[in-house]
Amino acid sequence: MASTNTARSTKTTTVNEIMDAFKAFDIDNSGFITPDEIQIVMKKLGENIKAGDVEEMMKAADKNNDGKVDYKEFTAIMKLKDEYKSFIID
Ligand SMILES: [Ca+2]
Repeated sequence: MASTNTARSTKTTTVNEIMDAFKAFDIDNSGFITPDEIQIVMKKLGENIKAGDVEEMMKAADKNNDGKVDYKEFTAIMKLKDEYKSFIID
C-alpha cells in the first residue's frame, strides 16, 4: 500500500482572507482599490486616516504606478504588512 505524502503547511494569510479583504476595500467591485476606497473603508473600521496615510499606503502598494491597487498588488502588501491584516479581519 502506497503511502501518500501529505505535507500540510499552515499559512498565516490564506488566499480567502486576502480575497475577503480585497472585496471589502473594492467597494464598487471594479477589481481595483482606489485611494478613495481605502479612505472610506478605513473610516468604517474606525481608523482616523489622513490623506497622507492613504498616499503612503498607495505608494507602498501601487507597484505599477497606475494610481490603483489591483489584486496582485494587494496580495503582495497583505503578505508584507501583517498589521494591516489584523485589523481588516477583526
Ligand atoms: Ca496599480
